[in-house]
Amino acid sequence: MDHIKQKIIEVGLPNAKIVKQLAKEHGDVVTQEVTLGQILTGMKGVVSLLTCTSKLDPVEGIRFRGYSIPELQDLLPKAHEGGQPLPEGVFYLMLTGELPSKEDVSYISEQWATRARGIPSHVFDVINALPKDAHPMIQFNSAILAMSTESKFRKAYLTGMDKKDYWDPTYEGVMDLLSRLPIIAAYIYRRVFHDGKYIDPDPSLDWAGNLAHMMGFEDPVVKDLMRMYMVIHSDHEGGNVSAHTTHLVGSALSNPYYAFSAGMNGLAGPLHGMANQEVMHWINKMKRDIGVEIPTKEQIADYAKQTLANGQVIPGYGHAVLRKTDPRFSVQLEFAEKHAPEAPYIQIARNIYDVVPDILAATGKVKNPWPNVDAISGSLLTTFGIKEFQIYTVLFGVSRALGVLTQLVWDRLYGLPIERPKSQDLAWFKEKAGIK
Ligand code: HAX
Repeated sequence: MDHIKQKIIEVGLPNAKIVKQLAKEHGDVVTQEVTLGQILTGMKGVVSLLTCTSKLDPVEGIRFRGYSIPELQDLLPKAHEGGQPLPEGVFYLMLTGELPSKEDVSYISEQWATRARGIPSHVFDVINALPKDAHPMIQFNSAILAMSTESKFRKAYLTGMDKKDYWDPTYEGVMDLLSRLPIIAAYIYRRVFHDGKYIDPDPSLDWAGNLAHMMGFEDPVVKDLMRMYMVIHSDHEGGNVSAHTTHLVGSALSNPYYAFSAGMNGLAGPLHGMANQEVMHWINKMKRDIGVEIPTKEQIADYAKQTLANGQVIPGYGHAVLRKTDPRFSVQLEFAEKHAPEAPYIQIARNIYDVVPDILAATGKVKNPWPNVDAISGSLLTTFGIKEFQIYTVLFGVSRALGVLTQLVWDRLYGLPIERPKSQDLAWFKEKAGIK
């Protein structure tokens, strides 16, 4: 057994005992009252999930196992001095609850490089059977489902496994899946945007550096940008659409590929992960409609008001939980300020940030007028040459796999049961509200 699995057992088994004890012996403890408003506005604020990988504070933003993004930038091992942390490190942290050593991240990099070699050829046949202009998320998700023929969880389940061991083949499947996602993403990118001129992985590179390399980018700054992108998008506690969906589908003991694929269908919604593409669509349409390269703040303000008047959302702004500027936005802006402060799309993103929050706040209904992670990620990627914005949600998906699949391993360690909330009809709601 490898040392990561040993660590998971060390930390996980005592915690799994506590979870069982809580459900059995303290099951009648009342935690909160739930209002009709909460049920009818997407269950916001209703604590109904157990997730340990990360925690989201409305004002401060995300913390991964207690560490903020700036702290991770300090504490996680990096590919080079002064660079961005390696996603392998945040994965280790989420999985074990402990900060990794350099050896730990190298071990994960090597594991993933080795496991990545096992992608069966039918996965590429499935991608190739789709029209080239099928959205990259369709191609990505089809490939994920096609890879489920390899599910180690399914194979182990068929042999009649003990419930308490479910986490083990889940972990194995998760490691396989994570190892292969960059190859799949780069394959789709090269197929759709670069005439299928594929680039082999470089075994000397880390997971995210290799993704940039396989997409065709050798600039060290792009590789570092990819590392940062993969770290900051990896997890946002348990209730966001992609995490919650992966958890829900996984609760039926669907294998990790099915569960992750379901999560990716959620990520592909424009109010969730595909907002990164929508932001670029909005900016480019604004540029075309106004007929300028860099709209002024006044032009942006008018355009934003028009968007609202048309009954549309301003993508990249607002959040279901956050009530301040998303630290994932701030860290990307910082990266942009350091490497390309005068780039046109960075100027635009900054100008939008200067005017849009006031406009959203003035509506009186938007609970969070501040930018989220998607407000600048596309501008940053475009600035560094990844201009094909249809690929952005795929990149988000590769990163989000780190968090939601770690959550799945923990769901299985805890032995969480099938999820099945109660629903009611309108008559029940009317009765509760006293409406005749
Ligand atoms: N532009 C215009 N209107 C907005 C808005 C925005 N950016 N954000 C919220 N609103 C509106 C809502 O549509 C809602 O309007 P109605 O009452 O007319 O239905 C009202 O303000 C109240 O909404 P809320 O409570 O503030 O926000 P929700 O929790 O319901 O929704 C969203 C959160 C992120 C979906 C929302 O802010 C939004 O649509 N933002 C734009 C899309 C976006 O950037 N999504 C990415 C979010 C981050 C993420 O998951 N990334 O993956």
